[in-house]
Amino acid sequence: MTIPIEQIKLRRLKMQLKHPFTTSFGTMQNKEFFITEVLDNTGNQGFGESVAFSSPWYNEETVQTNYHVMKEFLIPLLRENDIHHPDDVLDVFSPIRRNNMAKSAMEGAIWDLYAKRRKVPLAEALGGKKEEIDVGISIGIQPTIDDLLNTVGKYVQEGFKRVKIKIKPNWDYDVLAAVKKEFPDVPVMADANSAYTLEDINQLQRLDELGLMMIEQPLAHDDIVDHSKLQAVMQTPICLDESIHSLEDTKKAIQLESCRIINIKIGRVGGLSEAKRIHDYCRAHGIPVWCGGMLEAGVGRAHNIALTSLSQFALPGDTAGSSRYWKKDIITPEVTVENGRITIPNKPGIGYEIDKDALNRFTVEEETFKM
Ligand code: OSB
Ligand code: MG
Repeated sequence: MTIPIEQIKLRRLKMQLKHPFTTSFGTMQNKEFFITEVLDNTGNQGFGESVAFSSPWYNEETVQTNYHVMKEFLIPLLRENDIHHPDDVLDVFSPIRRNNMAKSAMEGAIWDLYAKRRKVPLAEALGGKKEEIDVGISIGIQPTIDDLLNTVGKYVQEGFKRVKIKIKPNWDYDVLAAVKKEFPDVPVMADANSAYTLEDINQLQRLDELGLMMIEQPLAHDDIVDHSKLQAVMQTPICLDESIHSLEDTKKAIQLESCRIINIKIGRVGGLSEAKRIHDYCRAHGIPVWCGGMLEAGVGRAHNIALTSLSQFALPGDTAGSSRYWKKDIITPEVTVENGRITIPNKPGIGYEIDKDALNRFTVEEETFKM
């Protein structure tokens, strides 16, 4: 049966992060993004969220390219083609190269609508079996090591299952060693967001002394060859983030032994269907995966939680509770973490209601498309 999409709405939102977030690229304080809404003929609404940032530092997409691609290409494709199942969306979008975050924002709303029409939680629609998920926390670069230790201490107290420390050259070994010394029992990993090259191989190898769970994306954002050379001489497992855009990339990275772990971000790989394919392939090949984050608001966060219900998400992800990011989130109830765990909601679709007042308050522009 076709999913009768009658209308699509794009809302551009602007929200302020509670705490500035600093990576090897710079600091973010505000977040602009789209909430996508698809409506069927009986009043069901599905919601998606675009995760590109305002400037293209993480990947090539931006809020504005998401808008351009959704409006000029993806919405027309949805108008011209029937969707029977959310997995069809990937095929329908295949004439458009990349722009995965734009595709994912549309596809995610259709997955939510599909699950709501069937009256099942999104997690169940995806094949997830877990009732709760373990979560970690990603901590940005701090002004001083003392600031970092205080921040880590606060989150360890709250029960997060692992801490991820953002690193860059000259904010790496000493910083991580200080964290390991102060919190010897806490699983610690590092994320470089592509801040190193193979010329830094000695500094990177030295990190092996620290017994990190993994190091995420040390080398170039578009590389899988140099990562393979690095993994061959490092004991610490490498986890790829930026380099993986598809199941094809995943197959190549595993074949080349460029990593031993994969961070799956729904937006980066073009949607939940592709994320699930990557998950299934990794399960078949014994590669653990975890769900990365893009400082999402409630809708994107709910999608991450549903995806993480799949079995091969064996390692804690970056999806913390709403209050770690926002004074007020756009869903109700907000996502909460207890003892480092999030309970998967059992209501249909994403499983959280949209807080219409908050949604309207943060909306700066909206546009409706009749199908
Ligand atoms: O590399 O995983 C990353 C945030 C923005 C862009 C890239 C990354 C991150 C994070 C934080 O690490 C994830 C989150 O808490 O949502
Ligand atoms: Mg990362």
